Amino acid sequence: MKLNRLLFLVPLIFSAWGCQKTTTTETTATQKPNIIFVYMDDLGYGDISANGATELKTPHMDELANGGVNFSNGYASSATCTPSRYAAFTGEYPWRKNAQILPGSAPMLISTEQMTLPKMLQSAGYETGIIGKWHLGLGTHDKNWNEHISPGPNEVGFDHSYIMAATQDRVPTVYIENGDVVGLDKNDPIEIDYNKNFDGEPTALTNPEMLTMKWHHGHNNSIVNGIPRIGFMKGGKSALWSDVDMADHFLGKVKEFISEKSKGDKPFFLAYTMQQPHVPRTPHPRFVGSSGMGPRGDVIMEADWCIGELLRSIRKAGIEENTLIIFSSDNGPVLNDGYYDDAVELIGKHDPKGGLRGGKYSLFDAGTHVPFITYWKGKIQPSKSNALVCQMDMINSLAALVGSDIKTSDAENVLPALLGESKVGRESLILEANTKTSFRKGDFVLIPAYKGNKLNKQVNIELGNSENIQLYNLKEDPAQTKNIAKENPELTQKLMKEFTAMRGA
Ligand code: NG6
Ligand code: CA
Repeated sequence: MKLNRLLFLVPLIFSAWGCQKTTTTETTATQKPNIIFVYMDDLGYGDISANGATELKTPHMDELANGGVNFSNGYASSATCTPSRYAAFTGEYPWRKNAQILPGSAPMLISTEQMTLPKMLQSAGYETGIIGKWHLGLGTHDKNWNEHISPGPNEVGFDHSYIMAATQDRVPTVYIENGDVVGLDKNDPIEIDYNKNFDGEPTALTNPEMLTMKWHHGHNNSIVNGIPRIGFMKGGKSALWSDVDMADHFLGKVKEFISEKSKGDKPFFLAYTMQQPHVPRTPHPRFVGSSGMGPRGDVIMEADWCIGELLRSIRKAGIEENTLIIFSSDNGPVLNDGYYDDAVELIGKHDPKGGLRGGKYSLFDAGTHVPFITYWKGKIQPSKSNALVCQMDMINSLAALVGSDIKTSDAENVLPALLGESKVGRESLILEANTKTSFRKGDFVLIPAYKGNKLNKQVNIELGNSENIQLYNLKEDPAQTKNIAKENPELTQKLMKEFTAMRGA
């Protein structure tokens, strides 16, 4: 019997045995592997060289892709961050909850009653942590940032959390560790408002001379480190993060986590939720100019280096052969997402979409079709897979891996595909952009007729809205150039019926 088959079965028998101390080949089969979910922010399918990028080199992401299973049909649930993260961590379609991009002041979106991926892993004996971007809301509506903030990641299954509340472009621009703002001076309390400014506080509109980065659309509220943000913030000076050091800062926490937890007797789950290449793109000075594509390319270089460091630390800890890494991105790519940072001007021949249509915010494929890689040295054989898989499936699939019988109804168990043992994934998947949904089934994708702008002019991305139903065969036409709905009325009707039944459920 193959080792990975054993891994699949043995935890079911010895599910109470969470010990990972043994190292011989014979006993490896009873171990529960460490699991690291590396979640990029706005990285496009075509942004990594393993997926065809020639102008950008991503050697460490490629190392994962070429040493593991590289999925050509891997999906985020949504074309923006909050809903995708909601699905990835809860195994529930985000449109059931109307999850949309949250302001930094939003209350916690995930109910503490809900099953989550980290809770499932906790119940299977895992120590769990999240380091990086959160963007799923924190605390209550009227929370006080100067006191302990709850509920947060720690109340929905993470034993440890070291996060930014929302995005790099939203206030509060501080790190939060296990519910407390890091480095806060209680004599300089933080105040946050997403509707109105605090008297006398500079904004991008009142004090443009203070800016080191210019806003293009939105992003003209409070100024922190010369960068104008979304939302108003006052106080908390000693706690403000340094944008150019953010990648190193999170990586440092990741290294500490790995070195500490790899010595313990429990397996660990770590969500390393990186901020790149979301705006504002602020590469550390040692990466400035490294891509020749301006800050967007430079932060991808920086992120790639971080992944190299991540690999180095799991090797140093001696756990590479007992660690499953899942690498993906929360939504598709965007160039100008609200700041003048030369992303458009310096893109050259690079295509972050990798030949797909649309991008972040879009119902077209590039909105949700993202890099998706599983890597597990010695267990997963390097291969390419066209199995349809979604981040939302992690909960049911990893439950099968660790011997838990927890399941959520929207997620599917695609573990054999994730381990490269099968090319069969899901049959179908509902995808979402700005509350509008489309339906992927086999090679086809159906986009119902939707009112709304065809183009988001500010970011220059086609949104997928049309007065006509659209049907594409993604295998034959990955760029979605030919709407074949009219010439396939029966198929269109059949898919629409199935989609409506699922969507309405
Ligand atoms: C949009 C922001 C964009 C980005 C996005 C969230 C404006 C005009 N645009 O509202 O810059 O922050 O929200 O991105 O404010 S996500 O990847 O977290 O979903
Ligand atoms: Ca994102």
